[in-house]
Amino acid sequence: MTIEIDAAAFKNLKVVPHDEGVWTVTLDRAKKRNALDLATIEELVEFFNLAPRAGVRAVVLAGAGDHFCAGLDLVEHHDNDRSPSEFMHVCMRWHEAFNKMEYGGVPIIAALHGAVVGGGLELASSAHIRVMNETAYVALPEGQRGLFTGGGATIRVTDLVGKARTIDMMLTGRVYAAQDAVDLGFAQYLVEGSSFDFALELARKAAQNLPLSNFAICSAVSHMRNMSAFDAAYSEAILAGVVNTQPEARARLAAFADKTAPRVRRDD
Ligand code: 1HE
Repeated sequence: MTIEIDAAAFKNLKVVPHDEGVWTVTLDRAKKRNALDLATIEELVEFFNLAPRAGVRAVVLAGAGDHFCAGLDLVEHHDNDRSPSEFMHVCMRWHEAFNKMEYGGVPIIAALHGAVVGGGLELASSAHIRVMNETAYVALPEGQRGLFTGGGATIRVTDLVGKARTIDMMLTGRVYAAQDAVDLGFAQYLVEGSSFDFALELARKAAQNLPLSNFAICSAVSHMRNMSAFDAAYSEAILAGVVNTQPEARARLAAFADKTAPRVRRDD
């Protein structure tokens, strides 16, 4: 049975299929600075649940308007006056979405601009590649709002920039502008102009890889971070056994052997 994604079914996300299996997913509540309400989280769960089985080969994740994402919908949170267990379950849905992204095996390139803050930074951290333009900035303002991160910052932001920087950001609300953010490791690319266009280029490039290679890259590296080095090496060997003998790779290997495949060269 073929799984299909019904782009029209999404309301808070603008979901658009492009050619060659590349999709763009844009947070589409610019008036609310793309704040993550429960409905948006459910749509992220839905899309990234289907994507690995629907032939999606790469995704650009972006935000409409002047900001990528303002994090948790603070007004919804305020209005709902949630109990501890209710909010725990909210966070579990965030983790459901973000884990599907990080571990789903489909390359996700986040195109960042403007505010990438709180839960917005947690969302961006769940992507595999982050591209910023000069307007982007990151922060974890939860502490100032009387809150704590609940969407994985303790894990993923710490993974990107280390424990000391994460705690400093949480305690002081420190804001890092794009250049510093890239220098520190929040994002891999800083571009002039449109981070979306550049992210789309990267997505198209990644989509040229065999899906099984991308599945390994976009799930195994994360899984192996959770293992001992001993077990990770074992798992890597098994996975490479599967990926590196896939029939679809034979033509690529043959092209290398008969010298028709491009060589790896410096860009300059
Ligand atoms: C929002 C939100 C939001 C804007 N929830 N509605 N995140 C934060 O603490 C960031 C909070 N937001 C901001 O600091 C600013 O809004 C921005 C820097 C992102 C953008 O500033 P600006 O001047 O362009 O917009 P604005 O005038 O502040 O907001 C425009 C509208 O968006 C306004 O709604 P309106 O109906 O009055 O027009 C705002 O209320 C709305 N808006 N941000 C709800 N976050 C799982 S735990 C995760 C924990 C967290 O993520 S804590 C959140 C951290």
